Amino acid sequence: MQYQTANETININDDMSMVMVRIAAQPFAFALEFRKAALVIIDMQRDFVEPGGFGETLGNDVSLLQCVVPVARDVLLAWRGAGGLVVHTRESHLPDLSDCPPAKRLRGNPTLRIGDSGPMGRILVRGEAGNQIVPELAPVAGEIVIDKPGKGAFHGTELHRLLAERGITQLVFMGVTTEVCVQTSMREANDRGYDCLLVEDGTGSYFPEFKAATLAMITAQGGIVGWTAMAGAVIDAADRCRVD
Ligand code: C5J
Repeated sequence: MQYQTANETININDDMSMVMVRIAAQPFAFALEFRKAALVIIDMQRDFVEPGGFGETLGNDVSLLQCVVPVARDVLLAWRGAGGLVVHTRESHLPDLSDCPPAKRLRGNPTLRIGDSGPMGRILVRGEAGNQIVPELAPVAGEIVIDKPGKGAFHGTELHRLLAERGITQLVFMGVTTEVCVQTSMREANDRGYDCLLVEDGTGSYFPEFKAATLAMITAQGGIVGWTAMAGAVIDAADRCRVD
């Protein structure tokens, strides 16, 4: 069934769930096909977000990422509430670091390198306290958790296969950091044929100017990487797709 409101055409399934809703977005509206979409939350790990973690030991102001948590939680709860697929990622390595190339581990001159012991356990190593997703956004049963050795969520992971198996063609991204793991994952997804939308206030960077530049890069040239939208618009769309 299909009907027209003042602003949009809405398609309704036999079970009365909406299958396509319009999200106000940049550079133009995003047609969300909820049952073909997944929410992908990138690397909301304690080590990047909490004081005393890896991010802070690198000299970063983690409050710039902490303000993302309540916004991301609101989107997550709305998405979950509508029964949408959720994917969480963690940047993490095996304890023996066999999946961490020396070029990654040895780059720069940090006080703590990947695998070293920090205030929340070994840096970016699976199973360590700092590698866990912040409690506010913790995965629940049925949600996909991807441990990724790279910046991109598709590199060295099963993510593309898991999404393809479920018929997913659209990805709504949140998480940190905007210009590193979020943007890399979005570009990887773009090359694999997904329509991608980034939640503007659901992503954060230690460098606000890099976040602003990333949002601009994504939406430039008619959405060369995808769309961006505010959390409120995504929550509203998810709420309209809810079947109670
Ligand atoms: C970084 C990430 N910045 N999740 N990781 O090293 O963006």
